[in-house]
Amino acid sequence: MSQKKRRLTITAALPYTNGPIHIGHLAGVYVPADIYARYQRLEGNDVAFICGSDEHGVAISMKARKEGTTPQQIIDTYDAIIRESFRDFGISFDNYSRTSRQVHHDTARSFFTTLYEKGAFEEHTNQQLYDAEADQFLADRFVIGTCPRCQNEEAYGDQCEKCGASLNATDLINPKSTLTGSIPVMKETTHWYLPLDRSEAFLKSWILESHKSDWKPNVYGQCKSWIDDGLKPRAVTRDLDWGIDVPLEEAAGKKLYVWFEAPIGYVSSTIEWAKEKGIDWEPYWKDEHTELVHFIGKDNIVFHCIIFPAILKEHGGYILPKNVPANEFLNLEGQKLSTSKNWAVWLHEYLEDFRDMQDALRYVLTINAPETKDNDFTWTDFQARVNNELVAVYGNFVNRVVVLTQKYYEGQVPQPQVFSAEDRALLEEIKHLPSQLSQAFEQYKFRESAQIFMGLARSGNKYLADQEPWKLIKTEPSRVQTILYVALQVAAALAHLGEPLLPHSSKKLKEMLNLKADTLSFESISAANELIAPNHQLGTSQLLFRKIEDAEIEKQLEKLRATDASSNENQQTHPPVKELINFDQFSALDLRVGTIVSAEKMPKADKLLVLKVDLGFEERTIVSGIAESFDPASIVGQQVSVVVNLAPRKLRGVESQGMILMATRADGQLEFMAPENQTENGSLIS
Ligand code: B3M
Ligand code: ZN
Repeated sequence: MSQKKRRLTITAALPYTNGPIHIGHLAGVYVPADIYARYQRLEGNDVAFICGSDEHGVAISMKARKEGTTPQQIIDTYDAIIRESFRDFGISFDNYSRTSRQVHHDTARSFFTTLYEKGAFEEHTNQQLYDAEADQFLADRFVIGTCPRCQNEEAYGDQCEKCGASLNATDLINPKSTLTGSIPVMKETTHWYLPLDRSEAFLKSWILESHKSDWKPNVYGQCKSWIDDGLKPRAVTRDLDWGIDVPLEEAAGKKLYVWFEAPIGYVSSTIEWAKEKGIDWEPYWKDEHTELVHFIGKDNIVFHCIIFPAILKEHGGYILPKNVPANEFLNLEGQKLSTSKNWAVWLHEYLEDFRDMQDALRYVLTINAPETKDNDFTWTDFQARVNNELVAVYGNFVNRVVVLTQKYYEGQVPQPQVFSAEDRALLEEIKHLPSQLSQAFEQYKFRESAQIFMGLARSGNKYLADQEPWKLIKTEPSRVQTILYVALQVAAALAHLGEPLLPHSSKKLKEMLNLKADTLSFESISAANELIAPNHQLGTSQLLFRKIEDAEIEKQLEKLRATDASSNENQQTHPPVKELINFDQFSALDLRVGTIVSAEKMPKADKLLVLKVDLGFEERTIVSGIAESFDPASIVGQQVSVVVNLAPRKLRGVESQGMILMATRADGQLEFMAPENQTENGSLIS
């Protein structure tokens, strides 16, 4: 394959069709995946951007039971809402399928049969949790209980969403049926298990050795902790009435476990897409040069990094993911997003309330993306970012450039005269931008890419304000020609480079500049001496973004308050402010930035973790009461704020040499007080 032409299969997690898409899904998965896919296409690479609805699983059956309808009606309703909202928002999938389609049933069943015939499964007949009242075996979300790993009391039968552990229902402590609330009894049944323990050596080598440096610390850390904990056999069949039939005589009535077949949905969606295009699907999943990248949220790491690769490996002939850049979670106004509690900003509702403002949401969800830690979306921050950055900087700059060119030169790009140092500096900045953006995109650093992009808009805006062409037009008309020529180069660069991040405004800006709709690769932008030539006739100016009014934000907050009936209970009763201290007392505190380099549970102490923290000038042992909020493996690499001149003290026999600052959220969850961007260990906090 030529240096330039890469083939990439980019997948985005298949959303369950038990509810609409909300901003947490967008920030965690779909906006980063779409930015990455759009960028790779711009680079002339062969991209298959694949997704589809995930239409089996217990969550859908539960929704149907709750609403007194059928799973088919549930999935038809939400598949339509999800599909339409992705399209209207501009997520540029090459194919969006759905796992209820025959092509997926056939593909998933054929995967199972191949593995079965290879002897990849173990058949076990044993006692499973059973709800006698509901006459239903209890697995996945049919059962809730305490996670044996992190003590989370709301762990499901297949997974603990808090620490990410993948579980068998019988692992749960104090299990309870979510159907009737009753305590399950045990009943014998037969299932087929994928013996993950057999894949341990392969996973250790493939992940812990080959991906130690290129997978994100949060992803690598979770995988390492599962592998270190010891991988156990996982049932890949279920006693359910909704799902894909197991292709085995002796398994009549049983269905494939949703997490066995859903990732295979990426393959079946590719097959469907390739068939429509009249091309071969196999290179996208079987050619070793193809780059497979899975975009997911952190609660799906175990399925995409451990279980699905083990299935692909056992099956044989498939490539494995090059990267799985999972994001952390987005919260909303300080609380966890919740479909069941309707505590969410739904995409289809946003598109109604903020018509034609897709890019405003894309920008805010990208610049605040939970890439390395959970982050919070607030409507006031959304308004501030839109009004102060998109409107006041980016939109204002391009509008002034086009209006002034129309006013002074009838919309024709002027011929530049003598370039000043400032002119050259700005033209030089344009040249470096594509490679800076490319590097950020290739490293899945989309927050950084948005900051880089906005940086150029800021430079353009400042340049115009400093040069004040409107004051020079009478006295130095030739100078104004150069100024507007340079400013138009910046505007053209923003139009082209903005396509992956802000595709709608990029299209609008190309119309304003009358640039052909076709896209320039980042490489050609770097190489170009000019992006818009003298005498080129511009189009008409239009507003790229409109201001968001306070009333619009108040309406959204009101909507949230109305849906969160329990908001009063949840309202954080703030602890009383402590007695006044003077500045000297405060400045006696020595606060530094540090990074957690190892984390272990304190034996026989539910709340304590023993941390090793790198402070730059030394490494400290610190005992911290955060065990109930964090899984040790998931916080390795986390930056923290540390009180380093606190007298050491012994806790359960371990000397703690400092204190880590934490904030306590309304829901009791703890949050690290960490610098927004990576900061040198030992840096002073004042
Ligand atoms: N349906 C999304 C979730 O866990 C799940 C992803 C499947 S990707 C194959 O919310
Ligand atoms: Zn857990």
